[in-house]
Amino acid sequence: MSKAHFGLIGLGVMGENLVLNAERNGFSSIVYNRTFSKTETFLKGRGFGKNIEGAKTIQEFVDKLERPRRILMMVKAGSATDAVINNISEYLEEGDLLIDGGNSQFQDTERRVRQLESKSFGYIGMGVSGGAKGALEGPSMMPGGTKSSYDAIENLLTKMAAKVDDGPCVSYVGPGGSGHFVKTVHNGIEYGIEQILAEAYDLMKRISRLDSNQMSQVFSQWNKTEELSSYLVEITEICLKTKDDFSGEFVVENILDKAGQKGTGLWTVISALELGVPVPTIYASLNARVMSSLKEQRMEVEKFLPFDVDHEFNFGNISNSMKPLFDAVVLSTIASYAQGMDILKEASTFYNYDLDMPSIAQIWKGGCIIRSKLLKRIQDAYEKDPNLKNLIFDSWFNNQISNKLDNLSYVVSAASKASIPVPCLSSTLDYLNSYRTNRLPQNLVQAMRDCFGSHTYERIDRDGSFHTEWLQ
Ligand code: NBP
Repeated sequence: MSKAHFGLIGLGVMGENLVLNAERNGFSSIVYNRTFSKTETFLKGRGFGKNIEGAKTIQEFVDKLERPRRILMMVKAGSATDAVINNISEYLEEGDLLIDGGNSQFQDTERRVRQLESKSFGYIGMGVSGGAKGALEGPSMMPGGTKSSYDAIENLLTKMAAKVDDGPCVSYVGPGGSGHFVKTVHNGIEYGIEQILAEAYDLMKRISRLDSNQMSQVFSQWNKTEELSSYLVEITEICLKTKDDFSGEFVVENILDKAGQKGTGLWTVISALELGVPVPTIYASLNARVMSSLKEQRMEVEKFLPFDVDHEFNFGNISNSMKPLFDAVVLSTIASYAQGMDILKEASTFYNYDLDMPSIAQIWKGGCIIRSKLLKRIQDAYEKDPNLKNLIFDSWFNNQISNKLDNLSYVVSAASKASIPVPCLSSTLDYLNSYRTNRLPQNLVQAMRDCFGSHTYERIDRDGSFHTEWLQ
C-alpha cells in the first residue's frame, strides 16, 4: 500500500468504528493501539479486507502516513491523551495535524493547542457524539482549533459526518478548546433530557400505573410529535419494551437504580456557574445521578420515613398521549436546551470563541445523542436573532411555554403530593417562574448581606450604592 491518507490511534469502541467510517469514505488508513494484540484482532476481524493497515510502533505508524499527516487520537481523556501526544511529538514534522476526538476537558485542549502549535504542528480538539453506531455510520463532530488546521481536514470530516436534509453535522466551531467546550455542553444537555425522560417514566409507572408496553407506546407517540421527536425518546421506547434474557421480564425493571457519570455533566455545571449562567434543569440532573448513587442510605431511610404514592392524579391516558405529562416534558426539554445554549453564548464572549449558534444547532441535528426536531426550531430562532438572550424570547418557544406551563405546574405539584422526586421537572418550573417575574426576593438577601457584611445594595428608586446601619 502507498502511504495512507489517515491515521488513527486508539482502537477502543469509538476508534474502531471511526476508522471503518473513514475507510468507507475513501481514506486509506493506518491504525495504532498501545496494546498491539487489539490491533491484530481488529485487522483479522472487522478491519479484514479493508484498506487499513496496522502499525506496531509509533515510528512505523508515522512512517506509513502521507504528509502532512492527519492523525485522529481516540483514547481515554486526560493523562492517556497527554501520553500519546508526548510519544508521537518527536516523530511529527511541520504541518502535521493531530486531532483529539476524545472527551477532553476544554482547558486541557487550550493548553495542548498552544503547546503543539508552538512547534508548528496543527492541533484540533474535536467533540464527537453518536456512540459506536454514530461513529460508524456518521457522527456529529465539533472541531475547534485554528481555522487553517480545520481547513486541512474539512473534506475528511465532511465525508465522515452524519448528514441531515440541509447538510453535514460538522463545521468549524472556533479557536482553542471551543470544540471540546461545545461537546461538554452537549453532554450537559444530554444529562438533562435523560433525567427528564426518567422522571416521566417514574410518574407513568408509579402514579398512572402504566405497564412497560403502555409506557413504551406513550414514548412512541411522543416521538412522532414536533416537540419531542428525538433520538433519546426513541431509545427510551426501546429500553422500556426490551425483555431480559435472564428472567424473561422487562430489562429496565431489573437494572439497579444508580446512574454513572464520566464528568462532562459536572464540567458543564462548573462552567455555567463560573460564567454566571443559571442552569437549574441541567444541575438537577447531575444531582439526581449523585443522589441515585446513595442507594444504601436511601434503602435505610425509606424504612423510617416511608411514603405512600397511592394518590389519584390525572396525567391523561394513552389516547391523549398523557397530555399533562407531555407538556411538562416538552417544557423541561426546552429548558435543557435553552440553558445549554446560554452557556455557549456566554462562553463565546468570555473565551472569544465567536461561536455561531445556528451552526452548532446544525451540528447537533443529526448523528449525536441529543439530536431532535426541536433543534431546527432552535436553529431558526438564532438565525432570526443572532443576539437572542434566551430561547424564551423567541415567539415559537414562548408560545410553547404559555400553552404548557399550567400542566407543568400541575404535574410538579401532583408529584410532590405523592412524594415522587422530579428534580428536573420542578427545577424547570422554578426556572420559568423565576424568569417571568420582575420581582424576586433577592432584595432581602441583599439586605442581609449589607446587614452582616456592609456589602451595600442598589435601590429601585434612585441610582448609586447604599448602606444602612441595620443594627444600631
Ligand atoms: P476508551 O475511553 O475506553 O479508551 C480506550 C483506548 O484508549 C484504547 O485504545 C486504550 O489502549 C487507549 N489508552 C488508554 Br485507556 N490509556 C492509554 C495510554 N496511556 N496510552 C495510549 N493509549 C491509551 O475508548 P472509547 O470508548 O472508544 O473512547 C475513546 C474516547 O472517545 C474517550 O475519550 C471517550 O471519552 C470518547 N468518547 C466516547 C464515546 C463512547 O460512546 N464510548 C462517545 C464519544 C466520545 P489499550 O487498548 O492499550 O488499553
